[in-house]
Amino acid sequence: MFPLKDKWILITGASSGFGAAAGRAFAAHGARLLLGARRLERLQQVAAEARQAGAPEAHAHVLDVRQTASVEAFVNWARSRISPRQPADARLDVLINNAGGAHGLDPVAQGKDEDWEAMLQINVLGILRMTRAALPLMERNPGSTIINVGSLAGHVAYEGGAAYCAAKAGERQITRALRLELNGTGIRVCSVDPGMAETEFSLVRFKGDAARAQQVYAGTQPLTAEDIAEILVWVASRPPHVNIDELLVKPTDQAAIHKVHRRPA
Ligand code: NDP
Ligand code: 8X3
Repeated sequence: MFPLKDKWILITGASSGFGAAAGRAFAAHGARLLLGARRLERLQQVAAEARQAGAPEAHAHVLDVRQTASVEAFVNWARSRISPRQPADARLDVLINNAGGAHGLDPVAQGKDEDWEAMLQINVLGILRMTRAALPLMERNPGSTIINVGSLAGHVAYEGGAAYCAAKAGERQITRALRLELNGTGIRVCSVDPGMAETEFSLVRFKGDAARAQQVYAGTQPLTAEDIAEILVWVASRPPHVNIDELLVKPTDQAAIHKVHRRPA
């Protein structure tokens, strides 16, 4: 067991869904939190909930993983929170690269540049930027853990998912390359790859169309954000010599990407 009490956990995309639930779940183990996303008010709410749930410290700061300058400013802020007197000596215990999502479900023939660019920026380049910036805080901290949130979509393709599936396949390969690069440092590198989970994911994918988003989950029992948060806590709390390489988790109703059991209304 790797005790999480007082450990520093940095979570990207912590303003909703898995990231917000992870903030609360790590807090319940007494961990200290650094929460990032674009919506500051939502982050501050999650930080308040985390303190209530038992986090000795929970801090929020704006982060846009599409921008290198924003990522670097965020990590500098994180350093000053972890080690206010000696920011250069700050040590991070867990980095959760969770910020991400899908934009649109158009087939390639109708695909939009802005959707493709957003998905690759956030899900792929965002992880690279965040990891590059945070690694100096982990390099002399064996047992520390990087968890990248991937997807079932990184394992299999589906119609309308070309760019998202490519982005999440990219996340898997980044995770694998990093594990090779960091071998010998004691830093763990993991990918947690969920299937269908009900969060704001579909609302974002369908650009605010709530009725279309709800259809995704109609008649079936998807995963919840809390299900994934519990898994993130479990992965991070394995003993330091144990690395969970890749963890694929789907709802029982989802046997495969195209085979979802739905009950009649
Ligand atoms: P949500 O939409 O609820 O959460 C996405 C989070 O990412 C939000 O906090 C959002 O915050 C943040 N985010 C988006 N863009 C940026 C950005 N440019 N910079 C910083 N933060 C950003 O969805 P989920 O919780 O479901 O998604 C979390 C992760 O899980 C994503 O990587 C997603 O691809 C993945 N996933 C989701 C599945 C699902 O079915 N729900 C299944 C498999 C994987 P804000 O808008 O405030 O910036
Ligand atoms: C989200 C899961 O199957 O909708 O990553 O692409 S899926």
